[in-house]
Amino acid sequence: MDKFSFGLWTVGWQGRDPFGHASRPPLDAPVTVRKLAELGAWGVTFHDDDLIPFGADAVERDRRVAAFRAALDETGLVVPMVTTDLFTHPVFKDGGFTSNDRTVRRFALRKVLRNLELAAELGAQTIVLWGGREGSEVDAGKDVRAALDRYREALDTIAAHSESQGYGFRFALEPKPNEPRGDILLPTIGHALAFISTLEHESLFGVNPEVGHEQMAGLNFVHGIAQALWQGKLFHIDLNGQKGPRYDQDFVFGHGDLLSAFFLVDLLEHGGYEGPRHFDYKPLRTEDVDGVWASAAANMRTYKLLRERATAFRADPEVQEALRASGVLELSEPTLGEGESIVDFIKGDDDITPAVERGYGFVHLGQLALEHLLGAR
Ligand code: 3MF
Ligand code: MG
Ligand code: MG
Ligand code: MG
Repeated sequence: MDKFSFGLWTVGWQGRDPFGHASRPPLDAPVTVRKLAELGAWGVTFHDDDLIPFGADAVERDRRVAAFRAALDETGLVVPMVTTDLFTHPVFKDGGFTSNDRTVRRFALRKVLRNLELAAELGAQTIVLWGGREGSEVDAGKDVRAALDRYREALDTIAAHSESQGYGFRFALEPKPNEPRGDILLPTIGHALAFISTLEHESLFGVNPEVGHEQMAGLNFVHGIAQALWQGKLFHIDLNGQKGPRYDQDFVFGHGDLLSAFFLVDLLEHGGYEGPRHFDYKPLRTEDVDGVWASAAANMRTYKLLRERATAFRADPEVQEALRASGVLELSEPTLGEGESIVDFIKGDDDITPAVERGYGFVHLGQLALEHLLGAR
């Protein structure tokens, strides 16, 4: 079965934005679970506050969790990932783990630690951490080096606690360059990977990149994902659509840079990623409730169509020949021969004339991909 998953906050988005009120009624978590299952999804994810309203008492909490669990049991939907909301409540206006206010930092850390228990109860394997408010607008207002110390302190603490409780979680940091803060810490996949290498429990940490977030920064998402895979750090992924460097659009997967979505699916399907295909999108504010479910289905349908096209692309003998002619397959060969002496190597001579004269045929390769994507082959 395809591991398609959705956050409660995605289909549940009511259309509230900085310029307008909600355009849709709230969705109940158990209703969402049943509807997602009906549409063919495999998993559902949530922030603590998506399921249990902030400040709810123990009775309310238990009631909500029980109703959610009943819907999961009934449908067979799983909870592969859980995350913590450290951005909605005004207490987090200057961040959670990296707020200048120590009271807030302690509150944020406790909120995440408590949420681990619920995540474990529901059988989650991955904890996503998106530092939406960890950042600043005024450079003088944030000592970034101290903030990174506090970020690391929080993550080291969370991982140590998870290990001591035997939860076995893996943690995935979600980079984003900006919005809601003017600048967010760990803005890109690259920043996150470099930061992870400084953590005490480095092996438990990876990334949860989101299509739109990297594209907001003008970056090539497919390259970012390839590097995360190469470093063994692609723990989870947020699929959606984005049209260039604007606000975080969270369109349906494929409803942005479609060619990039094609190469992304090609990479995920043929590059050894076995984790969830998680959609972090928002049904457009213009849609009614039926439109919400149509948009959820559209994400999965698009993914499957792209997978079909990518498989056909790979299987096409003309594509194989074009890949060979472009030298794509040749790149896997180490540059030096096994046991080759460097001293002798330095003395060698290269005839570079053929390399200067050759063409790489990348345009032909790109056109073949486009034609497969368009269903013209
Ligand atoms: C914001 C996001 C977040 C994260 C989520 C963690 C609200 O742009 O992408 O969604 O994905 O907090 O999973
Ligand atoms: Mg996002
Ligand atoms: Mg987004
Ligand atoms: Mg996301």
